[in-house]
Amino acid sequence: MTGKLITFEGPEGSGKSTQIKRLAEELEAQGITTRCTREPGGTATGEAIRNILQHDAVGEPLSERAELLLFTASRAQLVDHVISPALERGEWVLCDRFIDSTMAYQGFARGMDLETLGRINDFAIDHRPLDLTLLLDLDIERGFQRLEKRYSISGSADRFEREAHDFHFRVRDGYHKLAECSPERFRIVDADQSIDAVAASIWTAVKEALL
Ligand code: Z5A
Repeated sequence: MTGKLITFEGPEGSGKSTQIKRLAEELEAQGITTRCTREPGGTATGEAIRNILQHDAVGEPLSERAELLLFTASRAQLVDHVISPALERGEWVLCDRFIDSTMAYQGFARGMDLETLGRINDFAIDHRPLDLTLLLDLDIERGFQRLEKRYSISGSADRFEREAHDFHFRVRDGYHKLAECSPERFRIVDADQSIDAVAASIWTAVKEALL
C-alpha cells in the first residue's frame, strides 16, 4: 500500500516546522512510519538551491523566472529522490511547503501567471497527487512578531522575510483563494492558538481526512 503525502503551508512564522514535528510524533505513536522533509531543500541538491534562494548566495539578484525554476528544480529532485520512494515504501511524508507555496508566493504575491505555474508545478511533481494540505492560517503581523525573536538571535532576515508587508498580505490572501478552489484537499487550521491547541486541531483534521 502506498503512503500518504501531507503538505504544510502558511505564511512566515505560522508554526509549520513546529507542527510537522508534533504530527510526526503522533503518527509514529500510531505505528505509522513518517518521513519529514522541507522545501526548498530536503536533498543535498535542494539544500544547495535553498542557500541560493534565501541569501542571494552567488552575489547577484535572481530574476523572477530563475527563482521560480530553482524552487521547482528543488521540488523535482525531492519528489524523485525522497517523496516518491518513501510513499512507495508505504511511509507517510510530511512536507514543509510544496506546490502551493509557488502559487502563493510566485503567483499571487509576485504576480506570475497562475496557469503557467500550475503546469510547471505539475511537471516538477510528475503529476503526483497530494492527499492533504494543512494551511496554518495566521495574521501576518502575528507571524512577524514570532519571527522577531529569531531575528534578534540570528541578526538577519532572509530574502523573503525582507519583502514588504503587502507582499505577505498577498501571500495569505492567495492561500485562501487556493483553499477555496480545492476544498477537498485543504484544511484551514487557526494557527493563532497555543502550540498544543494547534497540534490538536491538526490531529483532528488528519484523522477526519485520512484515518
Ligand atoms: N517559497 C517560495 O517563494 N516559493 C516556493 O515554491 C517555496 C518557498 C517552496 C522558505 O522559507 C521561503 O521560500 C518562504 C517561502 C518561499 N518565505 N519565507 N520566508 P523558510 O522555509 O526558511 O521559512 P518558512 O517556511 O516561512 O518557515 P518559518 O519562517 O521558519 O516559519 P514556520 O516553520 O511556519 O514556523 P516555526 O519555525 O514552527 O515557528 C516560528 C516561531 O514561532 C518559533 O519561534 C516557534 O517556537 C514559534 N511558534 C510556533 N508555533 C507557535 C504558537 N502556536 N504560538 C506561539 N509561538 C509559536
